Amino acid sequence: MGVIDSVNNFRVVILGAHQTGKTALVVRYLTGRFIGDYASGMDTAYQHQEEIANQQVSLQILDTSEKKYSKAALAWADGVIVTYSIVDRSSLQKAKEILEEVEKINNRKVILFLVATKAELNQYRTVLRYEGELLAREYGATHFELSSFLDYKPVKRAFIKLVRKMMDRRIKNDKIVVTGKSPTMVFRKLLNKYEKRSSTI
Ligand SMILES: Nc1nc2c(ncn2[C@@H]2O[C@H](COP(=O)(O)OP(=O)(O)OP(=O)(O)O)[C@@H](O)[C@H]2O)c(=O)[nH]1
Ligand SMILES: [Mg+2]
Repeated sequence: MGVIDSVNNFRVVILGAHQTGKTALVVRYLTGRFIGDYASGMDTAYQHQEEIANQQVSLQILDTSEKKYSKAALAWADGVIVTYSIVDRSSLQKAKEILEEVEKINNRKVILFLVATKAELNQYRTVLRYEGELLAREYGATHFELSSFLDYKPVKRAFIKLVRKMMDRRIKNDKIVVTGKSPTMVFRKLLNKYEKRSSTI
């Protein structure tokens, strides 16, 4: 795999309690649609290409089911989306357990999103927004309340934000490698400098 490929290839796993709308969220992002009835109880991997921040990005998204979710998936991921439903309090507790697992694995490169789903069901809400926000803050996650049912755009925006954060994190990690004296990275940095100079002439 070339340098460019590896830079723009990101792996996302989506985890959360049963029936919190994980598949609905992924399908909404990938197809723009809300179907309403989704296959349950299995892991599905998707491959998706999109231009983000003027770069062609390749995303692998692993949609899991609670029963089969594996710790290996957490170690594999660049980004983790943990879902809970605003109408299911027990799913908030489950989200906390998952965030705990993520922390234990201590995958420093991972970007964490905590997503409250079914946000349009506000009148039946049993989890307050600030409870989700507090939990997210505790684990260094970005918090969103989303409705896959209601609208496509906010869902898409959340995924784009996740990708941008994964891009930034990778650039930062690359810089750490540079100071760690990796010959390839130092070479790349020099090459970049040279290219920038020559383009300003
Ligand atoms: N009202 C409402 N229902 C939703 C929303 N998102 C998902 N649902 C419904 O919630 C149920 C579960 O959705 P799924 O996407 O299958 O949930 P899941 O987390 O993938 O479920 P498992 O794979 O079984 O763990 C389905 O009946 C969806 O139609 C939403 O934004 N609003
Ligand atoms: Mg599902």
